[in-house]
Amino acid sequence: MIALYTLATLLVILIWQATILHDADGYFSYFTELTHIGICSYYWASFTQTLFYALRQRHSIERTPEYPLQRWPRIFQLLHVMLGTTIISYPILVTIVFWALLASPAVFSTKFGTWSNISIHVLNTAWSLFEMIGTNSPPPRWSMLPCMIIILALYLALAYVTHATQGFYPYSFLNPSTSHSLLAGYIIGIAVAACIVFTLGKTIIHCCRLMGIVLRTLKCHLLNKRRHELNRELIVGLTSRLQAFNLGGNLVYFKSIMTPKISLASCVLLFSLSSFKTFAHTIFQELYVNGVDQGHLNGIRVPDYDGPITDVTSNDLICNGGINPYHQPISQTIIPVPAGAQVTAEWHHTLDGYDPTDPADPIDSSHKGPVISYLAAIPNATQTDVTGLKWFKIWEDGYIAANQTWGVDRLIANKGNVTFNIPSCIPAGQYLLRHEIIALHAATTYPGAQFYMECAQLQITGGGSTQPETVSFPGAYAGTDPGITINIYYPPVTNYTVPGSHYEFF
Ligand SMILES: [Cu+2]
Repeated sequence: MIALYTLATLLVILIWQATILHDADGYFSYFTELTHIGICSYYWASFTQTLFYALRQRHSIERTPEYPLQRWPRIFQLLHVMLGTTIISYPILVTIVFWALLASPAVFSTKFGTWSNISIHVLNTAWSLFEMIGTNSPPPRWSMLPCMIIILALYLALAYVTHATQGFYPYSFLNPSTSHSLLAGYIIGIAVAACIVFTLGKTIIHCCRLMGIVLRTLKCHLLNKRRHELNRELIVGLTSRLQAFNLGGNLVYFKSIMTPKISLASCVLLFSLSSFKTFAHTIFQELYVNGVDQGHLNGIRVPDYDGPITDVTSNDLICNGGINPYHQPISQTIIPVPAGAQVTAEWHHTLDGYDPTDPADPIDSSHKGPVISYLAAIPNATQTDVTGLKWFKIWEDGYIAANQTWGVDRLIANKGNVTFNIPSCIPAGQYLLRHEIIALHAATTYPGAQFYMECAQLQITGGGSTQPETVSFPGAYAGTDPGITINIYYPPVTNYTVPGSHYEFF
């Protein structure tokens, strides 16, 4: 768009001067027009580069193909960088000098004059600012500053050549006979202004990039932290709808620039939307033995906060309670359970229990994943220290490929209730029942999977003498386990391996 507009302006002014004013030669003597040609060619170059880039991206499997420029000789690359630097410094300089030294009421005396002056003496600064703020061009190096001054000096020489060959000064203040001692002041002043504009431009680009990095980091942070709160389809829908505004040729260029900003905008939007609802986590908080309710929060070490553990190497993975401190006082109840009994574990969104008005109770339906139960013998089921215990899996509900449902889907269908059996052959004694949900909605990378678990304090009676194989917590899980780092959205899951040991009882 900018490329088209600047080219049109350039041609119209040139043709106007040639046909109406019969002064086409003079066109190339004005610094304004020269910088205008610079802007025009720079944006055309960028447009072509981007077009090639986009075409290559479409036709190749590489995600970041080359710009044609990257294969050109170094001298062209250097020239492109120099041109880019003039784009961010000269137009602003031109605008300042023009309006400060040269502009007269005559500027707006004709329609043509008004339009051409706005096009080349105001909009040029806008294009320049766009190059600084709207694109991801790197900031110019300091070594470019002398080049900029040299080019200005060359232009000064050209101005006097113009005087010698065409008999006029492009800018009246360059005439030594009228400006006298002020001339040196003007020239030095312009050089200083050039340095300031260059430094400002460099600073602006630096700040923009820094801000971009900060925003991107923030976005990643938000995405990781709140991914389960964000409705993925909403992101995709919003992004594509916003991108639909980016129609048309030159906007191929814009698209690559704007897409990160658009997704950022939708993230911010979604984040503000999602902050209206509370976290959609969950807590195992009540146990039934052979259908008999053992009481709310009774005999279970429950935290007040319903958030997950995500570090598989943390001791918090054993029975929670570290980063999510236990609700006080911790229950001292030890629940008697006959070996072989059927038990039901009940989960709810918060410690308040069942809430039919809460769509995220017992757990938000996005939190797909397996539900698992482990037992570990322990000298005293109420003892504080839970490290070093030997755990064995007694039950699991992973993924059923036939109807694409997860253990969590069945847990939700059963209003937070999960029923399984205590093995009948294990030795009598005190045990901890570690009952767990692994939510995989954000598990594409580790850490990402969310581990929700609480431990119930049991006195198992009866039983036998079977000593099952055991695992340790932490230790049973690794971030590389296929059941822990997994994309559950695409490709569709066909076969899911529940992490941890095999279980021998079912
Ligand atoms: Cu959650």
